[in-house]
Amino acid sequence: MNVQYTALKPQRRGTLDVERLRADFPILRLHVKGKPLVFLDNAASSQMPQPVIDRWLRYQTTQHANIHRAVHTLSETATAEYEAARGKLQAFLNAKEEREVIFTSGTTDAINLVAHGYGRKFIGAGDEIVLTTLEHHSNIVPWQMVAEERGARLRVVPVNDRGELIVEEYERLVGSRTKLVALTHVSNALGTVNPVREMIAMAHAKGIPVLLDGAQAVPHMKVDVQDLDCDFYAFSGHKMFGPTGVGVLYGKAAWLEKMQPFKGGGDMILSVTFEKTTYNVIPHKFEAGTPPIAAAITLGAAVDYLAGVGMERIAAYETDLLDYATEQVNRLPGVRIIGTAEKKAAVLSFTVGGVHPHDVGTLLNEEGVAVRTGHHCAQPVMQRFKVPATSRASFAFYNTHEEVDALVAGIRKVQKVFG
Ligand code: C6P
Repeated sequence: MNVQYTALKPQRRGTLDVERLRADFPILRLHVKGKPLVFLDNAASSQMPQPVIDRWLRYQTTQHANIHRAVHTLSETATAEYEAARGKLQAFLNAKEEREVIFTSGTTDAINLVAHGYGRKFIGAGDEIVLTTLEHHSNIVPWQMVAEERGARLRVVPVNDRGELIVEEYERLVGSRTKLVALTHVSNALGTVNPVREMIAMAHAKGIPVLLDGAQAVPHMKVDVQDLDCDFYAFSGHKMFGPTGVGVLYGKAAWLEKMQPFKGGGDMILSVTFEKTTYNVIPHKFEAGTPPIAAAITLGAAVDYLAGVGMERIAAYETDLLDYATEQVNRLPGVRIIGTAEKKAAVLSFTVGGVHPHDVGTLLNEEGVAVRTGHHCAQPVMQRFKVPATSRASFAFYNTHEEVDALVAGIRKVQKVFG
């Protein structure tokens, strides 16, 4: 395809050898509806590179056994590999200690762990939990459940017309009744990158812990939990080039020690009698039953892969790509971009005048372009912008400027069909 990068400053391109990296992702070679696949649904789930797929295969073919339970060689190998993956995640996040990394089944599971382990223990009648308009349902519903059960109240930080949190309102909402702030690092529906470092400092000044939903941040930027000073950080493996079925909850050891376990069962105990159970130490206290061993080890490989590419380089490349996409889509008459924050990551949500997003998605699919359409599990965001749904292109470092052009050409076709 012959493409002109009119919007790009040449020196900022070429931070990544994208063509070489794309070769690592077998699925990107697919054709859909007879056209080369243009996969722009990475916020929902991203693709796995061959070395990560190979890691799963190697585990399953040569290392698989249950962990923490036996002295035979395979079990010891699997245990060592699983715990090594925890160490990789610790380094990825720059967590102080390995025991601060808990493997969960995903972001939703991680947030529910905190809702149960912290919320049900420390939140009581009349207390408040501060959330934001930008939250995914998985960072709303668990808190609603806790609030209902405990007689607490949710307070919601509003956003401006660009989709940026109104920090002055946040400062006003965080008060003596607040027991937790739970907010997303990056909005899945709009792409807004929230000023989380400052917001955490404000909460801490009042002695309030902060949970960050990092599902849409970890694939796109360097996350350093010590630098952020967050108390909890939750994310999913399948959005960061790893497998489904695994995620991580980072928690400061001091909090994890005080929290009650989420699930009861094997491996989370030191001793059990019918009279009394003594819980295991962290992180095991929060990993009841057989964990997602293969998935966790494979996630460790995804972290290695990302480290090889370099998070700073990924962030720089994707900023460029998003700028280019924004500029190109902005040129289309009748197309409205929802979410125009100053700081955004990897997400372009839009509506095409007079066309239902579902039809936009269906027609784009005819062109081989995969986007997500709907409310993106963020209905309060849709309500704020007075749209029932949007079409959302979400990028990864393996997406190209040519693919953005294919998206734009696809939207033009949609407009022609409905014009
Ligand atoms: N967002 C999207 O298309 P799970 O399903 O547990 O892996 O992740 C839930 C979740 C939590 N927080 C944020 C910010 C998210 O974006 C997601 C998942 C996907 O936007 C699927 S709804």
